[in-house]
Amino acid sequence: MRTQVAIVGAGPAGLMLGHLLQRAGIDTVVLEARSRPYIEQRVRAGVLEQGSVDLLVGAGVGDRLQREGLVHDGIELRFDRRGHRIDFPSLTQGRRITVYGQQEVVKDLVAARIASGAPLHFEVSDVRIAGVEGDSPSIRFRHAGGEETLACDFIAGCDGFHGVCRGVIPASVLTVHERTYPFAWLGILANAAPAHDELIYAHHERGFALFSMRSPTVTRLYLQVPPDEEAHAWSDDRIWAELRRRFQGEDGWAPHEGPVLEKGVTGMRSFVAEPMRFGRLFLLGDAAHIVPPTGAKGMNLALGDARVLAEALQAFYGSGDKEGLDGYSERALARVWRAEHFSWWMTSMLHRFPGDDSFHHRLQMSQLRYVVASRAAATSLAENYVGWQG
Ligand code: RFL
Ligand code: PHB
Repeated sequence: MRTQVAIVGAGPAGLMLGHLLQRAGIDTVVLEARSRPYIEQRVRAGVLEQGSVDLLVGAGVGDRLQREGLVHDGIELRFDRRGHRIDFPSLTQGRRITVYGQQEVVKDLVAARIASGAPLHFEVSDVRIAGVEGDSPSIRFRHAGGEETLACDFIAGCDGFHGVCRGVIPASVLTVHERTYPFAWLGILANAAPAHDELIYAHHERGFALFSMRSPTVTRLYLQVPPDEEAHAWSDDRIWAELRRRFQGEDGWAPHEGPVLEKGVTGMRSFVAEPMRFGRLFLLGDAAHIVPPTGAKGMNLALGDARVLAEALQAFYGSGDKEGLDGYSERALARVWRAEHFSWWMTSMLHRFPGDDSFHHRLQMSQLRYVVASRAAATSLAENYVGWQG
């Protein structure tokens, strides 16, 4: 088997890259460890920056997104029992965000790939990468009971944080920057109409809470919990009671309650591995960087890396121009670090840190009051949230 670009992983990064390259007439093969139903049902991110929406629409995979995505003009920050709205369009020259589940993006990209006839192999295992320092890299893997070898010009490592691609880069070449946070998020999906039409980020003495949604009938909610918390320690009643407490304010607002469809705990970390290229191997998305979900940036960074690498590969195959490939890591990392900072900042401002003292708490409250009172500070939040164009 031979292709031009071998893509490991069919998350947003791998599928988007595959789609952009296929449209440009560049051959790709996508290898995915999981099954199609698994990746299409995995509940994760939900917020698309304007730039991500433009990328998907521009690449011809935005029809359902435009029909079903929920366009939001702002978010609410809730603290001291009051809600404070940050309006995006008036602070960012008309930019907005769209709420559309990551698994819907994945479904749309998988459907487009299957319709194009381009190869996408599910349930591959034992992926082994070789030769990325030379001119002819290859991937060996197992699929449908057989051993396969895929020869290629380049390998795109889009296999997420726990994938194998990053591990191919020698420790002497790779620098890792990392923070783990002393808390996690318990996330639920509930069969209940959203009780508000925009996201609510709540700072509360009992911990952070987030109100989000997936559709006009499905609400998505998160609670800050201890880092090693088990989801089954939280009965539905306990979750709803805690959510009511953390959102409680003078306006009497509370999320609508309904049957819980899904429950899970996600750890919180910041992580960057650089450079994002080693020879003919390129890293994209969570394979190279993780942000805590508070800034809603992870899926957007994955799509952004795919756009940057697709442009570089098109220039290379079109005219032999290697500049884009040589500059890929630096270009991608500039956006990544802006998102890392924003996500860390939002996380630090909104969560309760174990052992934090009155000084820390006063600083948080002062920061929150400043962000909603100062147009300059609100603009900084808004332009990062909708996607800083740098
Ligand atoms: P993915 O989506 O993890 O895809 C990697 C794929 O690679 C496969 N794989 C392999 N395939 C072949 N061989 C191997 N050896 C393999 N090892 C792994 C995996 O099965 C998988 O299909 O990475 P990608 O494409 O980089 O996308 C990144 C995003 O998934 C991630 O950043 C976001 O979900 C993060 N995130 C959010 N991002 C946002 O932009 N906005 C949000 O609102 C947002 N909220 C969130 C989030 C992530 C969350 N969790 C659960 C981590 C909320 C949560 C709760
Ligand atoms: C979500 O809807 O899943 C979501 C929204 C905003 C975030 C994180 C997750 O910051």
